[in-house]
Amino acid sequence: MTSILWRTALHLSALAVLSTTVPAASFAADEAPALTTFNFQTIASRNTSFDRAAFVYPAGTAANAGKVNTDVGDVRLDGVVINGTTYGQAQLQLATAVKIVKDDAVDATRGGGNLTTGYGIGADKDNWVGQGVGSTTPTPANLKDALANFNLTSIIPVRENIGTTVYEVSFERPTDTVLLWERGNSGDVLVEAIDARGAVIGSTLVLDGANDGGKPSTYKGTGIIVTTYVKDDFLNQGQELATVGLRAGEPVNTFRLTALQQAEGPNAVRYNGPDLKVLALSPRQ
Ligand SMILES: [Ca+2]
Ligand SMILES: [Ca+2]
Ligand SMILES: [Ca+2]
Repeated sequence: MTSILWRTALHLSALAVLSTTVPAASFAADEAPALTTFNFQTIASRNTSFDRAAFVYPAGTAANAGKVNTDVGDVRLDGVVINGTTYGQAQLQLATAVKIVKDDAVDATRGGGNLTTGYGIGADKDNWVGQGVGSTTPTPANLKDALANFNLTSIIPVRENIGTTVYEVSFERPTDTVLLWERGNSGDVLVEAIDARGAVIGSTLVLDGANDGGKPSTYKGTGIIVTTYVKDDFLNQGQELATVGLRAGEPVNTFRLTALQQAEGPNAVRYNGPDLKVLALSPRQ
């Protein structure tokens, strides 16, 4: 309760400052105030009775080849802990819509651009929790379905072809807090909070600590390993999920996620494909 009151006071004072300086709607993306980033803990569970014996690491996966991959199947998000407060599924919001703003890369081998949808290897056979579909040419509905479940293996992986990838994730009720899980702590992403008028009211570049000029990762590891199946020749045998939470100065329904990828070279901007699960907190009571 103390922290909510404190944040409310901060929120009001921040608004007071805003109102005496510039109209809130006038921010350009690169002028908007930073979203506040914070770490949180993930509470997750797996189906201990799911038979993983048939899922072995393929040849070429170094020391693991031929061994059973015990990380396959579903990983169900049961809650998060933020500053000592636990938020169960009922206090979390799933995405209700995803809009593709831009995806101009070309993947000549696998089809589509940079956006994909995927789920844990074997997750479609594990009844612990549902998941979206796997696709290299996902529709907005496919992207929404990837996020609109509590399966932390059901994600939107972004490939690393040259181009710009922008999508917007919307929630039914306004929220000031969005939660990201990234597979591998590998992939930067620009996160922008978008208000009802379409204005950017907060913006933060989340970093993975690689090719970031010595800046540290914004993410924090969870110890949870997830696999990904997109299609039969496009799988990931397992990487640790990393997390970061972002808080806006006021509640919004929509967060815009951007990944840039320029050709390699001096000073090239390369976010290296953030592979994300995106949820939000429910509105404050
Ligand atoms: Ca499942
Ligand atoms: Ca990644
Ligand atoms: Ca980076």
